[in-house]
Amino acid sequence: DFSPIPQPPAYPFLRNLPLIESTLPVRSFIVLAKTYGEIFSMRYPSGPPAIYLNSHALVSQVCDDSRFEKTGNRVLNQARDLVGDALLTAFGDEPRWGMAHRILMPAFGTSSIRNMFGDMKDICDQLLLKWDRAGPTHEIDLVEDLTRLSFDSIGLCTMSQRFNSFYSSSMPEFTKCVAEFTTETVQRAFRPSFMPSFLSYMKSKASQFLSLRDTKEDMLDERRALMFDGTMPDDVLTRLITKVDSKTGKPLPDDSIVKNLLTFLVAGHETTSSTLSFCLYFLLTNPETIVELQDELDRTLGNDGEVTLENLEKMEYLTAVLRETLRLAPVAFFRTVTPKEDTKRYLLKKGTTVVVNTPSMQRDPRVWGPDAEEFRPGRMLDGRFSALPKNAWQPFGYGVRACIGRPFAFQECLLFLAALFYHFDVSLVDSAYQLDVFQTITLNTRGMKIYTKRREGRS
Ligand code: MNH
Repeated sequence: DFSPIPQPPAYPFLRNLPLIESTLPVRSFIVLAKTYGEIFSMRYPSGPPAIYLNSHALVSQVCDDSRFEKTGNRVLNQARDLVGDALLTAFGDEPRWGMAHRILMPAFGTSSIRNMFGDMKDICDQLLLKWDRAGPTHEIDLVEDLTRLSFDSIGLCTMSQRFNSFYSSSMPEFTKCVAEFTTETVQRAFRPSFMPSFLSYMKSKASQFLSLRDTKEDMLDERRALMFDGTMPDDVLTRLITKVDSKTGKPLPDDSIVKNLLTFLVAGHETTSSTLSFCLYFLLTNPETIVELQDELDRTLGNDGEVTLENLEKMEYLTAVLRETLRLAPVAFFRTVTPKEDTKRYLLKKGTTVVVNTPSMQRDPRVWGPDAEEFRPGRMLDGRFSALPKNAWQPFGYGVRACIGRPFAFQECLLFLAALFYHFDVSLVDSAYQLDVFQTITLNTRGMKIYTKRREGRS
C-alpha cells in the first residue's frame, strides 16, 4: 500500500529527456511540478530514475540527516572529475569530507567571517569607486562586474590573493574557464551520453583547469615557505596547511587542499554574484522596495555613510530583501539526497536519487500564499522569518551538508547592497528589460545593464 509516484510519459530510448528544454532545464522542472504535483519520477536514457520533490511538506520529510544523505547526480558527478571528494562534491560520508569539514568549519564560522570584513570592504570599495568614476551615463555590464567583485573577494579573504580583476577590461581567465566548464558540464548532463563529440571538449576544459591546479600547488609551496618566519597570513589557506583533523590527528593531504581551494573559488564566486544580480533585478523592477531600502539605509548610516559590521546588523529590511531574493532565485537550485533505508508512504528504495526541487518548494502556495510568485521582502522581516515552518526557506541546503559559505555570502551581499544603495541611485539601461535566466551549475541573469548615479547630497 504505497502511494504511486506519478511519472510523465516516456519516449522510447530517450525516455523523459525530450521533456527537458536544453537551454534552461530548471524551467521544465518547475512546469513539470505544476503538472504532476508534489512528487514525480523521471527516467533518462541511462541510469536509474530520479525522484523529484516539489512541495514543502515532502522536502521536509527528507530533511533528516539520520535517514537521508547527500548523493551524486548527473551534474555533480561531472564536477567530481575535477574536484573529486572536496567538500561540495563528496558523497555520503566520504572520509575526506569529514576531515575537510572539521578543519574548515571554524574558518567559515561567523566570527571568522567578521574578521574578513576589512578585506571584503576593500574589494567592494574598488567596485563602487570604479562605477562612480565611470559616471552616470556609463553602461555597466552587471554580471561581469559582480563576478569580479565576488571572485576578488573570495581570493583575498580565503587565500590572501589579489586577483585585481577590476584592473582588466577582460574577465579573469579563471572565471571564464569556470563559466565554460560549468556550462558544458550541465549541457552534457542532460544530453544523451551516446553523443561523443563533446568528450574532447570536456577534456580540454579539464586540462585548462589542471594547469590552474598547478598554479595552486605553487601557492601551497609559497605559503609553506612563510611558515617559519611568522608572516603567514591568518586565512583559510594557512588553516588548511597547518591544522590537523581533530578526529584522525592527520593533516589534509595536499591534493585535497588544492581541490578544496578550487571549490571555494568556484562555489564562492558564481553563487554570490548571481544572487546579487537577481537581487538588483527584483529591486529595480519593484521600485517601492528601493524607497524602503534607502530609507532604512539613511536612518542607519546617517550622514557619514560608513558601512560597519555593527550597522549592517541593524538593517532588517535589507536582510529581508536578500532572503526574499534567495527564495525566488535560489541560484543553487537542486540538491540530491538518498534514503539510507527504504522509505514508507512513497516507496523510495535505499540508494534512489531524490532531487530537492528548491525553486518549486520555495514557491509552494501552501506556505507562501497566493502571492508566492511575487517579490515581497516584507514577508521575510525578522519576526515573520523566524515564524516560517521549518525547512521552508532553504537556499543554502540542509543539515551537515549545508553551505559552508553562508555567513561569508550573506556578509558580502549585505555590505555591497548597503554601500551601493546608500551612495547611488541605480537604474536599468533598458527599462523594458525582461529577465533572462541563464543556467549552468547555478542560475544567473543574462544581459542586464545598469546606470549608477550618485544620490543627491551624498559624497
Ligand atoms: Mn555554497 C554547499 C548554496 C555561497 C561553498 N551551497 C552549498 C549548498 C547550497 C549552496 C544549496 C548545498 C549543496 C548540496 O546539498 O548539494 N552557496 C549557496 C548559495 C550561495 C553560496 C546560494 C551564495 C549566495 N558557497 C558559497 C560561498 C562558498 C560556498 C561564498 C565559499 C566559501 N557551498 C560551499 C561549499 C559547500 C556548499 C564548500 C559544500 C559544503 C559541504 O557539503 O560540506
